[in-house]
Amino acid sequence: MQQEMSQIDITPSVFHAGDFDGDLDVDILDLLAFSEVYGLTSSDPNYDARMDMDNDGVIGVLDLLLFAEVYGKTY
Ligand SMILES: [Ca+2]
Ligand SMILES: [Ca+2]
Repeated sequence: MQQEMSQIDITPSVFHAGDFDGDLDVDILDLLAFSEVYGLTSSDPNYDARMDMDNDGVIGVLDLLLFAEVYGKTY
């Protein structure tokens, strides 16, 4: 019998919007992380879905605007 593992999500159960490095704030380090993937699409191996905040498959200016809205926030 073939056992098929359901896909297990290893990301933390709660992702705080904009806190890409997971240190519970949205600061310059998160912006740097964001800038590294800026412009990538879902077909790119370095694409990070967490940074595609509007889930349209492209990390672009709309995501930057969403990021800007939470910039400076602490969780
Ligand atoms: Ca952070
Ligand atoms: Ca997007």
